[in-house]
Amino acid sequence: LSGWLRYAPLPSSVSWPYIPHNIVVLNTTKTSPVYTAGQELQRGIQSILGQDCYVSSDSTHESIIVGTLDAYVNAYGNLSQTVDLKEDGFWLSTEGNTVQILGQNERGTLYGAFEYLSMLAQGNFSSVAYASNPDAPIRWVNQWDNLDGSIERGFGGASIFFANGSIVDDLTRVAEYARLLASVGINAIVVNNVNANSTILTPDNINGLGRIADTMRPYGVQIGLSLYFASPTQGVKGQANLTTFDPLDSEVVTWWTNVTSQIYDAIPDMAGYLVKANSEGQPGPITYNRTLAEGANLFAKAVQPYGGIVMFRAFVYNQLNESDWKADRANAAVDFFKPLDGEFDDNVVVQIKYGPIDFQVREPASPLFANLRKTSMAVELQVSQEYLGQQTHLVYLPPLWETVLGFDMRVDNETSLVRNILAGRTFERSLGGYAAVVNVGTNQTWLGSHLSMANFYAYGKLAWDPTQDTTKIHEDWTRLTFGLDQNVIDTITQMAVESWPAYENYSGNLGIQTLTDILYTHFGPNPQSQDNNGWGQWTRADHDTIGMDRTVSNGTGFSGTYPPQIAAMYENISTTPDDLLLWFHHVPYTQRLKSGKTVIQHFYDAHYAGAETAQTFAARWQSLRGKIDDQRFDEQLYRLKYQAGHSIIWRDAIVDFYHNISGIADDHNRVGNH
Ligand code: GCW
Repeated sequence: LSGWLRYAPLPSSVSWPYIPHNIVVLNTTKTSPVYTAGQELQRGIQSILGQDCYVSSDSTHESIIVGTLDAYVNAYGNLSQTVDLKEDGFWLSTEGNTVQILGQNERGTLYGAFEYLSMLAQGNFSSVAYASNPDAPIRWVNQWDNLDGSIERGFGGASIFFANGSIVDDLTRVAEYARLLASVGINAIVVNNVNANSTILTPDNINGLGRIADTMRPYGVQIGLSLYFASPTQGVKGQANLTTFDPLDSEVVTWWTNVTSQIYDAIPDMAGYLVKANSEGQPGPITYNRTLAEGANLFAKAVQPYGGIVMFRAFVYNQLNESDWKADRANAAVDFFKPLDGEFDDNVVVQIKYGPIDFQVREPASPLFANLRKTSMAVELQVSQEYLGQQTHLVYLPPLWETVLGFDMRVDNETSLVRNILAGRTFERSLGGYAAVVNVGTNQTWLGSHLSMANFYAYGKLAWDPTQDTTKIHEDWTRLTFGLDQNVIDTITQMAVESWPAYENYSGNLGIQTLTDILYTHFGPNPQSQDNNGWGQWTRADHDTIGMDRTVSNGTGFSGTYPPQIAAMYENISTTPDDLLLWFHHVPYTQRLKSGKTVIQHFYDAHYAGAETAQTFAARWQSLRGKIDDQRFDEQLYRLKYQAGHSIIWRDAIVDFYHNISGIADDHNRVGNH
């Protein structure tokens, strides 16, 4: 239940220097994250080191001092050095016999306390003194929880927030979740599904949301809400019922203004709204021939007086006709949003999925990041492994995320990494950052699998500092989760590092996308489900050829939505990286890759190689028997054995499909012979 916050006692082999017994807390209001920080330090030090601490407001010479930097300066005068803190940042010093944990604000103080505890829990007693600041102001998670208690694309049980149409009474798990979020620097959470329901807005449910916010506030986690665009016409109990939801209608404006003021009465620090409109059957402004910006600004104006923001999703697309060679769902986001650049209010942030389609195992970075110069943006990642094995497969995602966050868009032919665009540096925006769909549930492991929690942990760490090494993040997580045994750390981390490439190999390579069943489950292989429907996740595989021609010269023109240098790279087969070849080009199965192999032989080889790697995981995990408690050992072993078998199903389903359709034999004579 505690995830990586186990605070396991250090083994007797570890020795440590003097740690002060006196924790000075510079704010004793119980709802303050500073107070929480003091409690957390007391609990953590007791559990990790077996040392009792006293929380007081008096400083002796040797103390752990916890508070905002301002409160510290008031009490003790200036620090000996100048400390540059940004919003939510902290200063941590363990030099000498005093520990200083000083936040730019209250929540930053709590982040500093968690950082210090993370060091102790990892047996790291080094003397440090540094300021740590988040790269971007928005570090949110999204839950796709429905009011009936189910979770869309959630694989860790039922909702911890909702059941039977309202907010659950017992919010113990909600507090525990807030603690995990705060420990990795997440500052807000949208608690309900983007496929939203208007009944979240009844007075009773608004009260319930107030209880959720009260529960999370001591951890510095603000809550946000997903809205159903047509709510004014839904007869929401306790609210007026209108005949229109036209965003420019004055009654509609008043309706949302009223509802927003009720919400802020219950939750004075509500972070803002998240809106999915005119997407996948959802209503939106386009229903009334208004623009998406007019729709977003309706909500932006409602929350603006309270300092709230609107996360407006760019995941807007229409069903398409595959017989049109130039039709392309990947073009939708730029088509819809680029013309609106500059028309969004300042407190709107466009939330953009990392790739142009939908959480696939490999996608190029969404070109929309390079196309909005006057609009704040956030990336949407997915911790919940929707297309990526649904937590029954080990897939450590940060290396995938890095291919997007570290991608250089070459805007105006200059360095313009996606992570700098998100932080607002490239186009000088004051808002921007990160959102991830997490979808924890009531399962004791939160996500349904112990090892999947590394994705959650790493998401927070990367949203704070996207330049961090993802292998090192995984080592830290493993140490916190499974202890200090180096063999355990190395074994699990090495498996994690190999896991995404393996999954890509057996589930869909060369940029063809995850060849899963896209019509219903998004789980298990179903390469034929990609085509012959309107969803636009096409492969265009026939007897001789495969891939989407997204060139400007002969295809959908998608490559031309990138800045010129990137557009030129993707336009030509010779400069397109192999791992995105079939994303950008329609080629014969016999096309040679840069590796020298043909496309079809690469398919065969990669699917065998990926499944082979996945089949090593269970045995490698088994080598750790006795070094991990039996319960977690057995639960994870069960999953890894499942993955071993399922990877073979993936392999065979896909290689057979392409063998049948192409009629080309495998050089190694495996396909058709298993
Ligand atoms: O990938 C699709 C999912 C839907 C999801 C949608 C979205 C919440 O299959 O379940 O709906 O994306 O992101 O809006």
